[in-house]
Amino acid sequence: MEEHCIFCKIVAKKIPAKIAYEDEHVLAFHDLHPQSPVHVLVIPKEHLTSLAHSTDAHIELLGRCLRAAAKLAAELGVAEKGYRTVINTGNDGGQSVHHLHVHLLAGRQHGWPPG
Ligand code: DGP
Repeated sequence: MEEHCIFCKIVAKKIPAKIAYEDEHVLAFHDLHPQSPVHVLVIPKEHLTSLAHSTDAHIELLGRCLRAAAKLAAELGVAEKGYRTVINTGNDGGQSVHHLHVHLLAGRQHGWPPG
């Protein structure tokens, strides 16, 4: 737990979020500022600043986040039509919250290349 990390505070239930999925290692909650009809953030409960900060010790945890996103997409009924998963990393990647998160975006057609 990083004291000033907003997502660690959500994990600790110190600030509220609309939880979509939770297990021992992973938490998913609806984005405060949704960019698509479905916009959920999947995060490791353990603080990990970004993908760039990951090591081989995080391989299983990263897999858990992606599997949770896939399971959630199925549960939310968007798997068949498809969805976008995004991990913004660092300044050029557009990362604004420095606790690794997978965006799960669905419910509309997503363009390519992304902005
Ligand atoms: P990124 O730009 O990739 O770091 O995405 C951060 C996302 O986090 C952004 O889409 C808005 C969302 N967000 C920021 N603060 C909060 C919060 O307190 N609660 C929730 N549910 N989402 C948040």
